[in-house]
Amino acid sequence: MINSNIDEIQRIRRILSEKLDPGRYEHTLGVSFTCASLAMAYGQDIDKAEMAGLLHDCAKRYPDSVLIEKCKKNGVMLTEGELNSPAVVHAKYGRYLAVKKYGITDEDILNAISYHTTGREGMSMLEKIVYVADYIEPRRYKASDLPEIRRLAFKDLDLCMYRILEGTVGYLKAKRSCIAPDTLKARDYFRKLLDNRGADTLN
Ligand code: DGI
Ligand code: FE
Ligand code: FE
Repeated sequence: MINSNIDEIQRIRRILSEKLDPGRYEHTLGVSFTCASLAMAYGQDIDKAEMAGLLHDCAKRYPDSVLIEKCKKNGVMLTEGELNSPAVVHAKYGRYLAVKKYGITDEDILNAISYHTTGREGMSMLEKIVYVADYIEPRRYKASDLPEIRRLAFKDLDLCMYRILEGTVGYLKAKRSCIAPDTLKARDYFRKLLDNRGADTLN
C-alpha cells in the first residue's frame, strides 16, 4: 500500500524546496529520512516522524533578529532565556509556521519542531527522534564524535540524547554563549534518567 500521507509530504517538500536555500533543504530531507529510519528502529509512526523532520527547520530562512520581530508580531511568546539564546528562536517560530502555513495540528509534531534545538524534560519519542536526527543526518559533519553518536542513535536513544546535550552544553560554554534553560534542564533530565538506569554515561 502506498503511504497515505505521500501527497501532503510531497506538497510540503515542494514549498520548502522553494523557500529554503539548497543546503538547508538538503539538510531538511536528510533529517526527514533519518527521522523515518529512527521511527522504524523504535516502532514509532513513520509518517509523523518524516513530517516532523521535514518541517523542523521551516523557519530557518530568516536572520535571528527578524525571527524575534516576527514572533512579537504574531504573538509567539518567547521567554527571557530564549531571547538570550537567539539560535533557538527558529524552533519556536517554526512551530507557529507549521500551524499557520502548513496546516499541522498534531501536537506531538508541533512539540517536536518547537523543542528540536534545545530538547526539554520528559521528551516524547517523536521529540527525541527529531532532536537526534537533526544531529546525525548524513550531511552533518561538524562533531568529531559523529560516527559513535550515529551508532548510539539506533542502539540507545536516551543515552544518545544525553551525549548530544552534554556535547552541546560544553560547546556553548566554550563559546561563552548563553544556554537556554530548556537545554540545561534537558541535559539534567537525561543524566538523571541514565543514573537511575545505571547506564555508563561517560563513554
Ligand atoms: O537548525 P540546525 O542548524 O539544523 O540545528 P539546531 O536547531 O539544533 O541549531 C543548532 C545551533 O543552536 C547550534 O549552533 C547550537 C545552538 N544552540 C542549541 N542550544 C542552544 C543553542 N544556542 C544557544 N545560545 N543556547 C542554547 O541553549
Ligand atoms: Fe534547527
Ligand atoms: Fe536542523
